[in-house]
Amino acid sequence: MNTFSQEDNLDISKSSPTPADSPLANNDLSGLIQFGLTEAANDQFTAIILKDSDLVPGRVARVDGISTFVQTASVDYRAVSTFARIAHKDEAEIEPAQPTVGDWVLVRLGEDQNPDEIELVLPRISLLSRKRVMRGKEQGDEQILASNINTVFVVQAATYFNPSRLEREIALVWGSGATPVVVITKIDLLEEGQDSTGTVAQAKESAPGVEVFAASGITGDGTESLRKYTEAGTTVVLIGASGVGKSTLVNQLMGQQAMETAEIRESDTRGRHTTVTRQLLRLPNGGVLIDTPGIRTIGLVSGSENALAKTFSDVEEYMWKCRFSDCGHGGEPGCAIAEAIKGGKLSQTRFDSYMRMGRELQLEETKRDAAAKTDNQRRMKVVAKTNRQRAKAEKREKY
Ligand SMILES: Nc1nc2c(ncn2[C@@H]2O[C@H](COP(=O)(O)OP(=O)(O)OP(=O)(O)O)[C@@H](O)[C@H]2O)c(=O)[nH]1
Ligand SMILES: [Mg+2]
Ligand SMILES: [Zn+2]
Repeated sequence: MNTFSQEDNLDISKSSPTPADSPLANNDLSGLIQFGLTEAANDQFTAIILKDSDLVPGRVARVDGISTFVQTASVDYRAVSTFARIAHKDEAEIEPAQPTVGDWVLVRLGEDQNPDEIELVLPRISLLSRKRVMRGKEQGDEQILASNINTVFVVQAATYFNPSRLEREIALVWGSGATPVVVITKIDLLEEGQDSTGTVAQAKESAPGVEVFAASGITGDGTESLRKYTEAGTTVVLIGASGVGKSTLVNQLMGQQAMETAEIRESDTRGRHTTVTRQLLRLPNGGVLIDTPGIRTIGLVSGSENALAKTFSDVEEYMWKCRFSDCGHGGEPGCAIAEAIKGGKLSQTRFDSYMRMGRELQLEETKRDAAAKTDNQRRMKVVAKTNRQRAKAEKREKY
């Protein structure tokens, strides 16, 4: 257990002092303001602690293999989470939870040699996850990246901007419940006569309705405009490929070397996967940043149809205008998509991305249905077996 000091410059004067005999006295919630405590989380914590004052509220700051690091008002716990479940209002509702970075949790301290345990996880207001893909081979499962985030900084470098990757990243964020913001980094590396205007315009085209900023994590240029997303009580997570400058930007916003950074490979401009665990960091003003390791491939999880529609709102807008409601956009008369492409209002590449990602999601759905079917078959087998055993036992009892 290592204690860390409270920030001096926090405005916690608004919360009234807790009487010493209140169950809340041991669980000073105002101390969690430095970790981005929201009013909703505050209220849910209060309700739970009033019933069970042994539970200690905190926020998950890092997860590594078996341990989950929870930061509370005064102490940093390394906890296990074998039996963690979501704290539903209806206590009869049991939903197991795998705590992730950003989660608001309640820890029960272990007595004697027993480990501290995360018992409850507050319902998440947003959850960023992706389908895990390793070297082109599907892992089949989902990787949860972070929870309870307001904004996601989708980071790309001006020196190797990749619009089709951006589309995927934006779709991933829209699926999480958080708001994407594009940050084009390394603008200081642009050659003389070149500026970020073109890339910003291109990013806006790939991400309609999303704010786009250009910045340098090294010089700090453009980073001040990002501060409106990092106010007290808000959480921002940074995602992007390795080497685009996420940690450098984090350090710039933190005003200190909070994260390690490393040179990219010159041969192919790829990063070296310097950041290896997701890490929650406190900004001096009460906002929270979560730095993440670079992701190589962005796989969309099943159920992302709405996210896709939001990402390609421009494409979908034309689609409503096709003459036939079941238009396949393959040369039918009165196809608004074909017209828009011909008229230069919509790019062919963007339409192709939309179709490709749509097909991918459809495949995910089919796979999910198949998995559900297998699950169900397995379940039915168990039910049948139990019934047979029960019938046998009843028979035995009779004689
Ligand atoms: N000139 C310049 N270099 C930058 C900028 N941002 C990052 N870099 C450099 O790019 C390299 C990679 O930066 P990191 O911040 O480690 O990248 P990352 O996105 O955190 O990478 P991973 O942790 O591997 O995912 C380092 O050498 C940084 O100094 C920038 O705005 N300008
Ligand atoms: Mg990094
Ligand atoms: Zn059409």
